[in-house]
Amino acid sequence: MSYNFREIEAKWQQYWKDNTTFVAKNPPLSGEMEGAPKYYVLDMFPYPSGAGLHVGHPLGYIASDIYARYKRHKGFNVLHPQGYDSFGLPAEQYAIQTGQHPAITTQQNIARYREQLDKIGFSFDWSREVRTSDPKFYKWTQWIFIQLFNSWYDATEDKARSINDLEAIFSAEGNATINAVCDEDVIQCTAEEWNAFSSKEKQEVLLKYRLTYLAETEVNWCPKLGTVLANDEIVNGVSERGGYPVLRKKMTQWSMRISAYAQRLLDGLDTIDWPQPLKDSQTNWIGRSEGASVEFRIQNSEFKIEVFTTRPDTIFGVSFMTLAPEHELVQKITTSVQKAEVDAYIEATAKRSERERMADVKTISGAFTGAYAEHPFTKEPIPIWIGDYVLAGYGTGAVMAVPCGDQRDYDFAKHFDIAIPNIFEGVDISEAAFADKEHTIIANSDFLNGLNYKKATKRAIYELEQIDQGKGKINYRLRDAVFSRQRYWGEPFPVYYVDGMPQMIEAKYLPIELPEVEKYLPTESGEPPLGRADVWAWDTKNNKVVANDLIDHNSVFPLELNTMPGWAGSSYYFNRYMDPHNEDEIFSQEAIVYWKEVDLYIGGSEHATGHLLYARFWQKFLFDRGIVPVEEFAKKLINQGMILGTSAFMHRVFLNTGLQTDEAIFISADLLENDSELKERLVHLTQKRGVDIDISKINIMPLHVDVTLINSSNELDIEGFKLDNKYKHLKDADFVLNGGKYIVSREVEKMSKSKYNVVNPDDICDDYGADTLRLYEMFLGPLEQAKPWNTAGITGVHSFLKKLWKLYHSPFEGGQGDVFNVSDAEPTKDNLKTLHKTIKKVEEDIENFSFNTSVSTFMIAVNELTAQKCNARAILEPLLVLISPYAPHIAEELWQKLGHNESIATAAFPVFEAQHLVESTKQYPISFNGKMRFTLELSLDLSKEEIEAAVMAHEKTQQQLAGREPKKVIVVPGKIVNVVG
Ligand code: ANZ
Repeated sequence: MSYNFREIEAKWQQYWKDNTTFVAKNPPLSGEMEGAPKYYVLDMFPYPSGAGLHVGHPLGYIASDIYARYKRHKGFNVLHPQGYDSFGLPAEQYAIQTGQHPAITTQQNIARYREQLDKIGFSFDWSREVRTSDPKFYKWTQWIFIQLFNSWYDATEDKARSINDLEAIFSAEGNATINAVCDEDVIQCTAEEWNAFSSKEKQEVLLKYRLTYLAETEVNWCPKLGTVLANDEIVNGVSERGGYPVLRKKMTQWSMRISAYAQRLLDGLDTIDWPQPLKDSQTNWIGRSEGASVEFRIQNSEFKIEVFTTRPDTIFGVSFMTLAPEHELVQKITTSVQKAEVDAYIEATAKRSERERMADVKTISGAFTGAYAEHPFTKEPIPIWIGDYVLAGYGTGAVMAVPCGDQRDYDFAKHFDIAIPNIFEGVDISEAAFADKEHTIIANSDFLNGLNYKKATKRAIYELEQIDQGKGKINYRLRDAVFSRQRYWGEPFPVYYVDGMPQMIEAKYLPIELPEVEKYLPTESGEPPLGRADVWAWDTKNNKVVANDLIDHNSVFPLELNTMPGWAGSSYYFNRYMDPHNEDEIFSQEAIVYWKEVDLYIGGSEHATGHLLYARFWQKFLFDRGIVPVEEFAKKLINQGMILGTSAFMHRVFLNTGLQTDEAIFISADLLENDSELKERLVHLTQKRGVDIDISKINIMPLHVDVTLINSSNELDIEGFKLDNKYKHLKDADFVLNGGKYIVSREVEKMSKSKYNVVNPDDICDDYGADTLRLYEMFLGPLEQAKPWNTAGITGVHSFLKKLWKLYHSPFEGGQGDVFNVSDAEPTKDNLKTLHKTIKKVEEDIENFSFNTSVSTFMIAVNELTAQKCNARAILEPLLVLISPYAPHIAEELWQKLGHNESIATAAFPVFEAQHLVESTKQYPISFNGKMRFTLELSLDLSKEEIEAAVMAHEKTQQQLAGREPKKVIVVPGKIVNVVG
């Protein structure tokens, strides 16, 4: 029987399914699994898009699957689940266009994904599948939201606590003693005052402390998508999806107080084994800055401006102040003379997004408010300007401008002709600002004169504290995360409103399921899509969702119209896999204590400051509230590199003639290199049509063409092209061929449907099998690196599997097919050596996630064993276990042929034995009077005397000596023999 991968792969995929081979057991474990250590391998679950998977998607999944399978061989109880991140914008946009319910599209896409994934032979435990859009799952997303609402952050204990504790403190001692991370505008109240508050007043105060809260925030509003976007959903000032403009707008939104966790999110990075670039981007995103907050009084006014500065040492260099145009004081302090100018400026800047403002360092713009602040020490007046280089959302939205120290301040001062005092000793600032921390000595600065940066900073903070106008401060760039989306296809909030105040629905009535709407667009009045639902009110007597016309604001109240963002479900799904069908709890205590955390997480680096930051935040919160036992959810993380596509381009010629533009001419790419040839062919072509062309004016444009129409010699299948629906508008095109062929040019780019360079894993599985696909994806190169896909290389890997198959078979007499042929013969030393060096290398490779090198090791091993004509079971059995994580189907099949009735999945990983690699003989160079004459293989166990005897007895020695007696024989065991005579 030859290697029939189609039959074998279908057979084993069915076997694994029927035998629930990869279903992970929660404790108590029994039988063979009793006492087995746990190991949790997780992939970032996919968003099931309409396009299906291309070969780039499974790269990480194959790597994690190899690791999961390896860990099973090593005796671990492995959890390797998979599911779908199935809420999201594409399904919703499709619904808007077609009217089809996003649940249906999502269901179809999931079915297709599953079919594709199944073909690759992953060892997923599908019994634990979760879908974020499934009410059974999002019940727990809503539940966590309620926990966040019912919590506040105690800055003294540095953890989240129950809001009940806070209420108890308020009613016993008021809020003066509370050290919480909360809104800035909380009012102070005594216990008496608190206790006298109405219920609504109490709710208003508490909302300012809750870890999820409603606040009017400035958001990124995308009118085209009709929704708010998170910062990481905006790229270059436009929406990541669709590339639409994004504006700043004030809206009442749910927010998550992630800022309370800024320091812990930084500190935690030291405790996890994640890639450094990923840690760096989280660190930058959190953006910790040490400095001071300084208060500037405003002349002739009760108001004060608070600034955050990283350079309190430069305080004597302040020559003006700049407020963000949105700063709340702007309206209050602008003089009537300056008002028109200031208003006009504010209107102009509102159109620019925060990103744009940050990115643009060239345009200098601003307006003078007419007001003056007072320098805390010199009491000199300082003009107050507004300028959009100051961001409203960072620090306090105001800066003390030091033009000699900060480049933007310097440029601003130059532009508006503001004084630029120099406070650095011996530094020339005539061309640009200067603020080198390491080398500057402060001058012109009263008590700071002669001090270096460090000392001046300390002293400045001390002096500011003395006059009660400042203190040391650590500032984080990380903002609280907006949690409301004006979308349909997301988790509904378990929230209804009484007298404008949000109320949580009791956990026992969850999930609150998405209502039906007749259209998925915002309402005409600008409400989110849920504003279209007729049955979307909460009946507090019957505890259920009822029709809106029953709303009486007495016992029936309106429900929240926003939905949760894409990152809600993915922030804790890894915990839910531990006990996914539990209907009473998010997971049982036994399950979470046993599985505890993800041991290995594999996924894309694009999630660095989105999913991976939010998930760490929720985990820390759940930890604080005693719901999970560890503060970090994933011990180790690997970012797989992208697989790039090799795009193909046709070249379309545009002539300068009266030819109509829809008349297409394509020229073979190999003709492009040769100018004269090209000209000749084109002239010929156009003459044929009876037109003249000016060859210097032709224009050649590349056009992506589907790679499935290209063969391995880069030749286009012209007939196929003409039949392809995508290109039907080009079916009458003229092709300028070279040697009868139309050649395309190739370029490596991101693999993407829009570039027609995607390779479908299904096709590879059909043509070569999943085992070949798995091996080949690993063989492409190091897991973390980006690498181009090249289908041509796949045959090498495929022939390796055929060779492997042959190793276990011998040909029939007549050369017709193969018979299984493995013997119980004793393995030779060479056999053992090959096996054990393979065990050693493969084990080291897997432990180091170096999967590409394992594949070449297998190739070497199979070549060696083939050359050794090895068919010893003692070698070929362990070899299969080594290969089975990579190519599980062929391994199962041969394993069964070896007589095993059980799957190879949990067979013990072979143990490396060093003695087989130790050389037992040595090729001794035998010299006569220092000249090497021949070599002699001798056992390394021989003594000096035995070696000498063996050398002397050899016929070549006798020839050399020709009867003479040697004077002496020098023997260095393991090295040389020298006969002196
Ligand atoms: C005076 C000064 C002197 C500053 C000097 C810098 C250099 P990082 O490190 O990013 O935290 N700043 C503060 N709030 C700002 C805002 N909302 N928009 C734009 N700039 C703002 O930067 C902190 C520094 O950036 C602060 O220190 C402040 O300028 C400016 F030689 O204050 B500095």
